[in-house]
Amino acid sequence: MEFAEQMFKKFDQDKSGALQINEVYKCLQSLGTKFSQKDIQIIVQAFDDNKNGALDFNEFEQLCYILQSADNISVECVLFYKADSDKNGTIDVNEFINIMKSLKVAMPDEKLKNFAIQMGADKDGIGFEKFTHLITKIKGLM
Ligand SMILES: [Ca+2]
Ligand SMILES: [Ca+2]
Repeated sequence: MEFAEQMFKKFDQDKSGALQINEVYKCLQSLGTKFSQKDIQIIVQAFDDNKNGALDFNEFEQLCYILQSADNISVECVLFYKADSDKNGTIDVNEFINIMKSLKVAMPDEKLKNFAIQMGADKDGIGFEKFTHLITKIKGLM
């Protein structure tokens, strides 16, 4: 059985077919990560593509993949890899708008777009450092 599948089965304790925030929290703690409850809440929001408040297997698998491939595991880093959906190493305008919306950052699309453009998302894209710095700054608003 694949790693993600093993973890999913083990931590879906109520067998609901999805991992709730508390189940994701226990799972990531068992992997030795130091995420807080708040961090987990942010991560679940970002990966919860179908917006049912929990991670089903496909959503969880993406998260596992990132956790396994990232060398520096932080919320900022996990969010960067999730946001970069075309995997070209930078965040473009649409990727930026999508991740901010999934994090429920209360800002209209137009503002998010202008903000992304100010950060250069329409030119070279927003790089890892700029993005993680921004997330650190706005974490309190999530
Ligand atoms: Ca979900
Ligand atoms: Ca990208």
